[in-house]
Amino acid sequence: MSDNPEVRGLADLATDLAGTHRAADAGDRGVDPAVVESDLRTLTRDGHVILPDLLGAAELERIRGEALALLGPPGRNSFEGHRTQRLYSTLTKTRVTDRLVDHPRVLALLDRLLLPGYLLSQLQVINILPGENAQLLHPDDGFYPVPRPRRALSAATIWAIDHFTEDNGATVVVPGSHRWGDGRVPTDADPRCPSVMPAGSCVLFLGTLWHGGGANDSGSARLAVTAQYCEPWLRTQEAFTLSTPRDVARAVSPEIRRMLGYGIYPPFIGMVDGMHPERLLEGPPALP
Ligand SMILES: O=C(O)CCC(=O)C(=O)O
Repeated sequence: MSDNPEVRGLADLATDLAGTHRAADAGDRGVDPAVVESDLRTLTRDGHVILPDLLGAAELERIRGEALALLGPPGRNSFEGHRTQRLYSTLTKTRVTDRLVDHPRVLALLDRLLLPGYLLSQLQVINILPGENAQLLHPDDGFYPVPRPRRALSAATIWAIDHFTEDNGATVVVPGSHRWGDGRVPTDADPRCPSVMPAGSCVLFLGTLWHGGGANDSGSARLAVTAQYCEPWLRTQEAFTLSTPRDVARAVSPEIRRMLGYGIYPPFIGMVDGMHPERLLEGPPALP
């Protein structure tokens, strides 16, 4: 807790009481502010933005090799995709996607979109196999019962590990649909846009944007990694604090650790037994 614990009114609680584990101001994470501004302008206007060519060939090969080996059988329903393989809880199974989760270009945008202390809500590998149908269009934060139109409560990245093409399942977005109110759903009159981009790029979109995996009418699979992030006061889709062993929480970067729940949304949301959750990782492992 802070050096000055006097609380005279609710306004005093608005400051961070996280003491030694207080989050530092991240600036633009080393990214040129003009680039962040430009990404943000596109994102605000269209609801989505493509961040091109962020990963090199060697890294893509490493991700592809490890991810494909970890994937299992296809999905259990048409939303997961009967011809789509998904790997959940990816951080507990491999380190190769870490750099995607805390990529500076992504975090610089999230820092401007979401409140400090935002969380990782979902991390999946998604491999859309040939013959898969288009996924039902949906907004990712539609399951939070907060009326629209409104600010997005979450944002998602979908990283192209293979090239995303017109016909291999590139994520389809409905530009401008992030501004729609409750009750409006996409019709044939609404333009849809496949996120065509070279491998190593990612599309970042707001949680309010209608989108879905595309149909794969090509002869080869479309491999992707998706990381989703949400406001720090919301429940995450995957309960990472339950699913991530403590040795994994110690192994990831401080940013990812914070996004897994080892952080505080000021003044004390996310605390454990009255203390900052990072303290769980200090000292020798606790006895069972
Ligand atoms: O794989 C994609 O391109 C999109 C997947 C998606 O939106 C989802 O599964 O919720």
